[in-house]
Amino acid sequence: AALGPGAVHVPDWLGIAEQRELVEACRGWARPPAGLRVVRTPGGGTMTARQVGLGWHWFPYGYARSVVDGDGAPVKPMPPWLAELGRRAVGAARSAVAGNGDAYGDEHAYDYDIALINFYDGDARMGMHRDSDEKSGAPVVSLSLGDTCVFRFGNPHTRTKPYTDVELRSGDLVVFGGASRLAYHGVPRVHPGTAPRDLGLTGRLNITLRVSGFTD
Ligand code: MD5
Ligand code: FE
Repeated sequence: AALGPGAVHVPDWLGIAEQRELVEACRGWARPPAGLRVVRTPGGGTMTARQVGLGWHWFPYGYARSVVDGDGAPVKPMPPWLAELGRRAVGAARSAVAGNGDAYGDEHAYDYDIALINFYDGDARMGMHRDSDEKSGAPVVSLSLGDTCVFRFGNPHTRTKPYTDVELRSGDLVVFGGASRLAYHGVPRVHPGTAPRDLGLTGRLNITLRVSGFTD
């Protein structure tokens, strides 16, 4: 279903087997060096979701090839199979919404070279923000695993209303492109204990796939 212009939600896009494989892969990526870390914001706070990057490391506010604000290790590579999953996701979102064909361009052209993986425990949240540190306007692909969350999809102009709250469940896909690429968004809450029993995950994982637009 369309969440907004260029934003498409495809519930239950990933089957349980694919979800399990992604969770297992995330466990590996979370391990040091360049593993899961606490993000420190310039104001002296810390983000409650913990994060690991593949391909590029995000820090407030930019990207680097090593963990400049952590253990200093080189970032783990972006696996080609994950970049391919990103292209498939854009195709699936296009097919899910009739008349949405032009919002995304040709996914075959998108070289997904960043994965940012956020881990949320039951108390974690993400405040309203925009993702504007990438140079490319390619759609962002979001995959949710584990606990259900409330995702707040806003507008490109202000952190405040109007926004739409939608529940994202394990296996759900959202693609943010076109006019939604720079919309404010956040995760005001996670519903603990709502992950599929057979996934073997406590908490919520979100994988976003992005095109950096960087030449290096
Ligand atoms: C999450 N992650 O659920 C979200 C999913 C982040 C982040 O927000 O920055 O790591 S990505 C949602 C997203 C990306 C790009 C644009 C828009 C939403 N949008 O226009 O709403 O952990
Ligand atoms: Fe974001």
